[in-house]
Amino acid sequence: MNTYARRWIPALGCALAAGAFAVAAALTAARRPAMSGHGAVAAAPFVAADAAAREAVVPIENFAFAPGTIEITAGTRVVWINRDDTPHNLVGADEPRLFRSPALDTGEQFAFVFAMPGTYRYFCSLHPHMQGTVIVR
Ligand SMILES: [Cu+2]
Repeated sequence: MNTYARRWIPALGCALAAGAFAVAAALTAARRPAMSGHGAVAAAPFVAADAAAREAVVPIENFAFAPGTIEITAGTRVVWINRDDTPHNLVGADEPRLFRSPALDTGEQFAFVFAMPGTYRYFCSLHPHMQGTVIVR
C-alpha cells in the first residue's frame, strides 16, 4: 500500500461511518417521532419530507407543558396529551386566537396543525401560569 492510499482509506472509512450514522438517526427519528417534544424537534430536519411523520407530541405534566418551547416546521401537527390528574386546556395567547381546546381530562389529547411560520404562544386558561411556545419555521 503506498502512502497516498494509506492516508485516504481511513478518511473514506470515517466518511462512510458518518453517513451510516446519519441514515440510522433518520430511520430512528422517523419511526419514533412522537415520544417526546424534544425528540420530535430534533427529528424535524430528517422527517420533513414525510408528511405522516410530521407530528410533535407535548405532554402536559406537573402543571407544565414539557417542553415549554418547541420548534417545528410548517405543516407539523402538534399533539398535547394531559398526563396530570387535573384538567388542563390550551388557548392561543395572541389575537386572533389560533385555537382554544376544551378542558382535557387525564389521558385526553388535543391536536393543532401549524400551517404558517411564526411564533405562537399559548397557555392553560385554568392555570394561566402554564405557558408554552411553538416556533414554526
Ligand atoms: Cu392547566
